[in-house]
Order: sequence, then C-alpha cells, then structure tokens
Amino acid sequence: MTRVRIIGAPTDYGANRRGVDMGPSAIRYGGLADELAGAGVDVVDVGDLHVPRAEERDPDTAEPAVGNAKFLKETAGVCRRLADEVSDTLADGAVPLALGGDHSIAIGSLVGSARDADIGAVWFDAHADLNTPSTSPSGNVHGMPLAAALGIDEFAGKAWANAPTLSPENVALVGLRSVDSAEVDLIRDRGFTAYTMSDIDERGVTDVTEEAMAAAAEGVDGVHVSLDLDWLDPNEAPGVGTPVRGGVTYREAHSAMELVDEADCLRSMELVEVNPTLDRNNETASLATELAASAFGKRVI
Ligand code: 5AB
Ligand code: MN
Ligand code: MN
Ligand code: MN
Repeated sequence: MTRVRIIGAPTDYGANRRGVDMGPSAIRYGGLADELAGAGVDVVDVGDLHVPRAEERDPDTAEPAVGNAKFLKETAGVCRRLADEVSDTLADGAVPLALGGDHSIAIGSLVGSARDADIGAVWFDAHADLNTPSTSPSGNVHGMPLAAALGIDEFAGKAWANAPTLSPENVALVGLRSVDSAEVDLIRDRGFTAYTMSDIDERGVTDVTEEAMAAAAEGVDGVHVSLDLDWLDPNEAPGVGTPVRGGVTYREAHSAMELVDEADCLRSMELVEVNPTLDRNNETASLATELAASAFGKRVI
C-alpha cells in the first residue's frame, strides 16, 4: 500500500499576493486526507512546518540582497526544513506530498527529494519558474524555484537551493503560456523538455503527459511532480495569485494526473499556489485534492 506523508509549508514570501499562506488549510479543508484514503493510500498528515510571518522579519539578519529577490533568507529557512522532512519521509518509505504556500517551497521539495537519489521533475504550470534574482521581472522567488534547484547563475553553489542530482534533461515543463524572455533562452539552450499549451492543443494532454513523464524518468530513480494550480484555466481554478487565461480544463488535468500515476515513478509531489482569498467557495483547493487523488491512483471503478 502506498504511504503518503502530507507536509504543510504555509509560505507567502515568494509571491506578491498575501493569502497563499492559507493554502495548506484550504487544501486540508477541501478533504485531502479523505480523497487520498479514497485512492487506497495510507495517509499521515504531519501538520505545518514553522513559517515565520513576513511581518516578523528581522531586518538585521536579512540575507544580503541577491539581485532583486525578495525574502530569500526566509525562503531558505523554510526550504531547509522542508528538504529535511521530505528526505526523512523518503527514508521511511513514504511519498512526501508538500502543500504550499507559494511555489518557492519547491526548492525544499526538490533538494530533499534529490538528497539520496537521482531525480527528474515534471512541472505542471503556466509558468517556467526559471528566473534568477538578476533576470526576474518581479523579484518574487515563486518564479525562480527551478533555476534555484538547478543552480543557475546566482543560485550556483548554494547548498540550501541546489538539487545536484537534478539536471535539465530530466526536467519537463507542461502547459507553458507565460514565459519571460530569459526563461525562453534557458529552455532553448539547456536541454529542457518543454510543452506549451499549443503542444497540448495539437497533440492532446495524454500524449504530452506520457512523454513528459518518460523524459523526466529517463535514467533516474524517481520523479518529483510539481503542480502549480495556475496550470489550470482560471475558470476552473480561480484561487491563484498569477492566473493566465488559456490553461487546461478540469478533465485534461485529471487525465494528466492519472497518467502521472500510471507512469509509476512518482517519488515526491507538491500542490502549490492555492490562494483561498482569491478563490470561489474553496473550489481551487478542492480541485487540488481531487487531482492529488488521481495522481495517487484514484479511479472511478
Ligand atoms: B508561479 C513571472 N514569471 O517571475 C515572475 O506562479 C511570474 O509559481 C512567476 O509559476 C509566476 O514574476 C510564479 C512573471
Ligand atoms: Mn505558475
Ligand atoms: Mn509556479
Ligand atoms: Mn502563481
């Protein structure tokens, strides 16, 4: 029986919208544990990691500024704690499921997942999250986690941020529709596998997801799946801070998550960017729980 450990990481430092720190509560309230139990999974929820409020920030101990990245020291603290929890969970033979919080927590998930194994990653997101402190148009670290984990530019050599056993050849981005120009250059130059929404339009979400999982899994021990709820169309998932029109539908998202399960290489996962203050009756949080259940094997019959 698959064992899943839920780890809440209620951050909002990485996004420009307060409220995403309430994501873990909203996702739990949306019925995550029951949905996963319904998928036949043995679930344990270890609660939330300690995440100081942005207002508690001590300016004296703020890490020296790196480019225009905001709250990098606070992000590093949470990601160190999350990486330890993720790697302990894997050592205990369970699958870590981290709940954001904004997408900066993926740095901790990836570092923890990569600590004792070679990993790949599939990134279901409207965005590429490949900015660095110098290229970011916003300074928001939720737009940088993949660049951090891959040690690109200012992130090179930062132990808290780098997942040294992850390489771009084992990273597949799925559903891109809002990519900054420096990110486009990285995607072209470094051997990522990348699928835009146009690819999904042309080839269908099933083909694309199967190929993405296979590319990520090639030659490694397991795959981290990162699900940013802004991957979906804002009509289906309104409760996100950086919505982009033209995303996948409810059915396409379920179909993709079922293929995540069928690929049989899932090592760790996260659900991020749910912002209940922007949501409609907790629909986005509930959808996140359903999608997680599909990824962990839930089927109608
Ligand atoms: B998300 C943008 N590329 O860097 C930036 O939601 C948006 O985790 C980042 O995918 C969106 O600020 C980050 C413009
Ligand atoms: Mn996004
Ligand atoms: Mn993202
Ligand atoms: Mn976002």
